Amino acid sequence: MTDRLNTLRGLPASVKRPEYDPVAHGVGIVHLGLGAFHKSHQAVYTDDALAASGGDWRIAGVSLRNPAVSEALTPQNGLFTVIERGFEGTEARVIGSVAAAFCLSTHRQPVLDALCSPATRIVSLTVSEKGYGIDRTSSGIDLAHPAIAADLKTPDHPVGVAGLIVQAIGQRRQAGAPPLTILCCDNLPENGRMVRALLLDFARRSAPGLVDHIASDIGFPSTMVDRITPAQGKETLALAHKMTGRCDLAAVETERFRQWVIEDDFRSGRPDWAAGGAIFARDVRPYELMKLRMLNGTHSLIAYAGFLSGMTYVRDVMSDPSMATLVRRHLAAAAATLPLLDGVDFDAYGDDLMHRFSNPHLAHETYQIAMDGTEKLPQRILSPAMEALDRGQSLTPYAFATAAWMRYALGKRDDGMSYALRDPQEGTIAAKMDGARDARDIVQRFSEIPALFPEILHNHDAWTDTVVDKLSGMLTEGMAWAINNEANRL
Ligand code: CS2
Repeated sequence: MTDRLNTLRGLPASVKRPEYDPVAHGVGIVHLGLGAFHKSHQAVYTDDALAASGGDWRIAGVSLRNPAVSEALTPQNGLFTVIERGFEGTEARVIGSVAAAFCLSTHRQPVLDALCSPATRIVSLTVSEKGYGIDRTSSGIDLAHPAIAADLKTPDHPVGVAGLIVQAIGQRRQAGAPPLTILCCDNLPENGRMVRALLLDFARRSAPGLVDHIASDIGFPSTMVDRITPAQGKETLALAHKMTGRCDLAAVETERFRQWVIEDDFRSGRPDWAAGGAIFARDVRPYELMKLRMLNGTHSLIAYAGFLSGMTYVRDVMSDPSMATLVRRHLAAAAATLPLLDGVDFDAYGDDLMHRFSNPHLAHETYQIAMDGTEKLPQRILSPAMEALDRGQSLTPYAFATAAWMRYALGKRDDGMSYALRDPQEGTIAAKMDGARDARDIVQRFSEIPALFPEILHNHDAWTDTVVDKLSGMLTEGMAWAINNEANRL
């Protein structure tokens, strides 16, 4: 039997390893949402920071519900392999920045201890768009979100991020621990400001004595994060085994590229993430808009149109000439909605994205990206569509992507095969679509889902007619036809 990866000793020379002694560094960060993306991104930057400048900045990682990641990492002393799959080759790197891994539902006290420890100065988050419980119209909490509702009822036993962080802030304040910085690393616009508004609203209703403290003493830098990270698969584990000679149940695979732009508003210090290439900027918004609209917006188009025409991976979509044409069109349209960004050429960024999406070594499933569409559409597709409307630009690329999402959200492929939407609004959508007649009726019913489609857009006839026209083609002739037909018009 192969040994488990639980020590750095004896790794093959080809495997990159921490250039510092992990156990000589204490924990300074608690991360909520210990998934593949955190491991391929923030954990790697922190590994670089520890190697370059030291400090007590290791990470205690927390999964909120699923114990699988902590069960894989704990017997490995937090060590795991990041497999970087570039065009020219594959490299393995063992990361030492994760000191401990917990699951809130099984390790409640250790999680709270880590959050309240005076040594902890940053709480970072990757809990996905749906994990927060934000009401997008009020920017406050969504009272119908299951974790928000549960935590308002029993704030002493939180299960969600708002409840957990507010509880920890209260206990830290009482104990005189240093003020925290909350670092959101999810693909949401103005993510720092968004989490701040969320916590303030939650505290207003559950711990009003903390509101001023949160408003003035806690830091909420916004960030733009980027690294394409497919879900861990059997092949990931086999590759990790082959490259390290160890059994690593926590391995992740990712692309070479990575980017992190962060606002420098840390209240009690931070690791030297610039050592790993992070950029500290005064205002992250223009970077966020670029990434959300160009990378993520196009990703969603690829996911819905690709999945429905039988393409399993993003790389398959990119090798289809018609889809590649539509991806290019979408990138150019999204770029045209962006505010200028000093030193960044959006055309070159678009070319790089075409290249990254085409990586033949990344098995990034269209079905993975397709999940949670109702949480992703607003910032990726609808907000640039609104901007395009304002600027008098074409709405067609966004209408096509929106129709592809609607077609996907009906839950059945052209061949009749059904699939799970994996969307928090799955039930609402199914109920709304029951008995829908034709494309126009379907578009009308989708527009009635609260807080999804901006009224201005829905009331704009040219927008609605174009979405109806695209959806109608997809429904009557099939997605493959719709893709070719759309590309042939260009
Ligand atoms: C993707 C992102 O799954 C998705 O929705 O669009 O996870 C994307 O791969 C990352 O944002 C890349 O940084």
